[in-house]
Amino acid sequence: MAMDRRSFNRRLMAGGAVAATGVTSLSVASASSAAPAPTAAAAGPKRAPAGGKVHHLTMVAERLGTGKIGYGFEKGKATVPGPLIDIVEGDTVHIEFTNLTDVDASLHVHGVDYDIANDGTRMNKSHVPPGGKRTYTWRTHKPGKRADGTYREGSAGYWHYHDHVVGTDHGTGGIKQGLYGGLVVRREGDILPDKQFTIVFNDMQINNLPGAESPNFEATVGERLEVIMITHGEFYHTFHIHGHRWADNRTGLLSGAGDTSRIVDNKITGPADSFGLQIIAGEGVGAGAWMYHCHVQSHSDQGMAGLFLIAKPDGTVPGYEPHHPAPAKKSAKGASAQGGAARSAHAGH
Ligand SMILES: [Cu+2]
Repeated sequence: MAMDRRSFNRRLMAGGAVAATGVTSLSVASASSAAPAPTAAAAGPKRAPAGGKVHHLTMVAERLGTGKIGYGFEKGKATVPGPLIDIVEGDTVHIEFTNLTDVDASLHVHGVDYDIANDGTRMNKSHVPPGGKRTYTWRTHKPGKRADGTYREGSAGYWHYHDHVVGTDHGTGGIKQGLYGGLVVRREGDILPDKQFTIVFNDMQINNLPGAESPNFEATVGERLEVIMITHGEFYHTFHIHGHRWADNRTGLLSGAGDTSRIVDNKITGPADSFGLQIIAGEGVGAGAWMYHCHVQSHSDQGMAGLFLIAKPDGTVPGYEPHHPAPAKKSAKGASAQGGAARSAHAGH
């Protein structure tokens, strides 16, 4: 609870008390956040339940000052990125969206099923005027066979949503100002993480934060971390993590010895791309301030870099000395795993 880093996503069990104060994400993964990974290891990882649930969410878009606009599950709680939505194939999400800004805004999603009335674009009149309200419905499906016998993919994947009307008919102004967020669709049985972090390379910033304030993320050795990585804006980037690597496939994990997915620690990513990965914090390498950054050299030099502050069980991060004096509440730099589920994004800023 001493942790106060920005950009952690609060999590809440799907179907739980979504109206609770300060909720900034909907997640099937939260059940696992009650117990740190090391103690849970013996029982094996938590896995995604069967899909088929119907979720009713509320979402707002509101100005955050300093040229930012964010999405939030309730008024006054908007963040950049917006809240993470984490569901299972077969689920349906109804999102009652209220536009609290002074310009037209919308909610447009990638990867899942929506009809044209839920497109979130001006050409389909599915945007929302200032002060207006509209319910968007997103549906998902399991993999299966088409009538002609060919295989149809399921909805599972690391996806995202964003505005499509602020500034231009493509939402260029909305995305630029922070109207975006992550969407995870799991397949039943997928391994659930202990902590989730949404990292968005947007133009030359990470999560719309200036380089000197690029987000750091805290964890404890042994925790299963999930990164939802999204790119927006004008540039191509590469996403690199020090000391850890992942499988370049749907889940970011190998499914077994026969899974020949390529293992990477660096991946090129362009505007509107999204992918996810899971790593075990400090696996084989231990605690430390492990960097993540764009590996386009001029981009990292301009500040597109942050840290995974992976603490030992005693809470210390070996060798880590913050470049900038930490805020008072930052003093305990390695809170327990539970801390990850209980902080608000952008706390302390
Ligand atoms: Cu870059």
